[in-house]
Amino acid sequence: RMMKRQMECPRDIERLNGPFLAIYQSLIPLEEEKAKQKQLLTLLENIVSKEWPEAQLYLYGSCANSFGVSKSDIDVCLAIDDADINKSEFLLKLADILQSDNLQNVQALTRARVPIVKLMDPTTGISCDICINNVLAVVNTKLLRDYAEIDVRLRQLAFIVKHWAKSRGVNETYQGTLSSYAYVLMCIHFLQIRRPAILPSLQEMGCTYSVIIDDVKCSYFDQVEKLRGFGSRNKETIAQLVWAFFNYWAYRHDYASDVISVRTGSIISKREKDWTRRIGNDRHLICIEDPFEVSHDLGRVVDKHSIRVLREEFERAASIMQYDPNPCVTLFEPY
Ligand code: 3AT
Ligand code: MG
Repeated sequence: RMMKRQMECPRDIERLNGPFLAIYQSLIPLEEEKAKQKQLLTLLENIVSKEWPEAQLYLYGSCANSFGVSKSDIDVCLAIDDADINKSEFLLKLADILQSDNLQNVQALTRARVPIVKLMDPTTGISCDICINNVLAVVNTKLLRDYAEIDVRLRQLAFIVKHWAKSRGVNETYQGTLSSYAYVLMCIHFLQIRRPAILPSLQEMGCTYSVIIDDVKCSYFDQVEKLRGFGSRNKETIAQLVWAFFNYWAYRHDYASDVISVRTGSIISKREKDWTRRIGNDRHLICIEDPFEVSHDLGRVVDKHSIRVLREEFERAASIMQYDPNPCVTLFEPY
């Protein structure tokens, strides 16, 4: 990085609006796919309630946060109020039951960071991960979905960023790059700090929704139907925002000292979070604060090799948006 470039948005950027919107449209799941997901959830509810009548199933992740592209797997959380539940034993029993109900490829992954049962439903062809009592993920799913209601540009930008990240191989947490959840938070935060702002910080507004989960208080303003039009003073189009997003992460973000925070809708400092040193495996090379678990840095999976990969990909994307004659193709070329 020889110099901090301060590039200007190309004058003819608007020509990319049509193609970017077409990509966005082509990624939106069809209603019939959503119906199949509901059908699978109902099937699972029937199976689970026979054994555990008090258990509740919730969809979370991209099938429920409105950032899911077509043909995604679904994420299900089984919530059960049982203080001394042994998750591994529970998952093994659940896997047994599902297997005998004719679900396919049933597998209990009890040693994963978030232990799950995986399965495939032969009727709908949909694959599914079931976790136990990961209620925070259900609540952060709701937060993302609520943000998406405020301004359609969030969903457009996030679809394009996720599509870019998957095409370029930088959406692989086990290889030290970022989760889809992290990319969506980056998009929300980016739209919070545009001037005029396109998104507010819902957690800084009077709270209308509040729950306590695992001792974490999750509260924010969730009457988002009252916020439609919040960002209308900002006239930026999707093409300008994609350009500015990659320009920000390539050249403007201060990786040495900044933390992006959706909770506050602003940049905060690593020093104030005490994220300046490496502790164990947490290196904090790119810092993305979880909106609820505020001690949790979603960039903690990034190491000294993968930070270079990520930053080179941001720079590649920024330079394509600046100079390439056909960014809507080049941006998504497989690596
Ligand atoms: P895909 O479309 O499947 O790539 P997704 O939004 O479903 O995107 P993941 O499958 O990676 O994303 O994660 C499923 C959900 O789990 C998303 C979020 O509600 C939660 N989640 C994922 N990673 C974290 C994390 N590190 N901290 C807290 N919640 C997380
Ligand atoms: Mg998912």
